Amino acid sequence: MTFQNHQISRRQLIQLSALSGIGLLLNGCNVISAQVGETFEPLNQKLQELILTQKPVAEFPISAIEPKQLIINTYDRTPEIDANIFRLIVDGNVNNPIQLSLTDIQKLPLTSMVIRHVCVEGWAAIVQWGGVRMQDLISLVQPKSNVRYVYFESADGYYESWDLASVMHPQTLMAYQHNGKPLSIDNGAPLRLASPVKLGYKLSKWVTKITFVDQLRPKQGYWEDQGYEWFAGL
Ligand SMILES: Nc1nc2c(c(=O)[nH]1)N[C@H]1C(S)=C(S)[C@@H](COP(=O)(O)O)O[C@H]1N2
Ligand SMILES: [Mo]
Repeated sequence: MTFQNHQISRRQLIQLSALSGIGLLLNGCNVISAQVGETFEPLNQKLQELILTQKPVAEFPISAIEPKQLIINTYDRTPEIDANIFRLIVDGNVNNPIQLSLTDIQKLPLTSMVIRHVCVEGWAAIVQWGGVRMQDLISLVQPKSNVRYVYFESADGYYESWDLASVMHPQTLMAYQHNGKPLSIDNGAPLRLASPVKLGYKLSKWVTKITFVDQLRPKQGYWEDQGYEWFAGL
């Protein structure tokens, strides 16, 4: 994993809020006391503690990537998404709900990792993913302290829910690159989840909406609602 300056700087936030037309910095004078280049407002204490307990999963060298092993696995069909009008909605029990264009997202720090993708159907592939850490999106929206779960909705009707700790993991990404290239549509472009801590069916492709909640809904996930295990950790 690339550890370089992964926290969002104040300058990046200002650029982002200007682009998105959102009042990120207007939350009161206590919010921005940092100097340019320093990190943003700390997360709530529960989330800060979570970060301290999380260890990265060991990664593979670039040479270990298995370019042909990642099988396209879509329950229905690949949706059509116009990348120019695409907006990722991040909402729920948060202080700063946001909508981000792909340009906004690509201004955030890029993290790259080489990990193993494991499908419950009995195949696996070593894959490189590049994208923005969920942790960084989380520091933009500032979840309230009652948040315990996160929902991901996809353009093909797929839906998933995760425990907050796995979402906060330093290698849980909203990915837009795959094996060094822009993510292909079949693999989930413009944005998909990638993480070494969850089975393949948790790793939603074509994510359009991320919602922070305090309770699981009756519908927990496309496969989970048909009997698959909910936590699906690796
Ligand atoms: N939106 C959406 N995401 C999805 C799926 C899907 O059908 N729809 N399939 C899941 C499963 S079971 C796996 S193994 C991976 C496969 O990712 P890939 O098609 O990029 O190999 O996507 C996951 N994410
Ligand atoms: Mo899968």
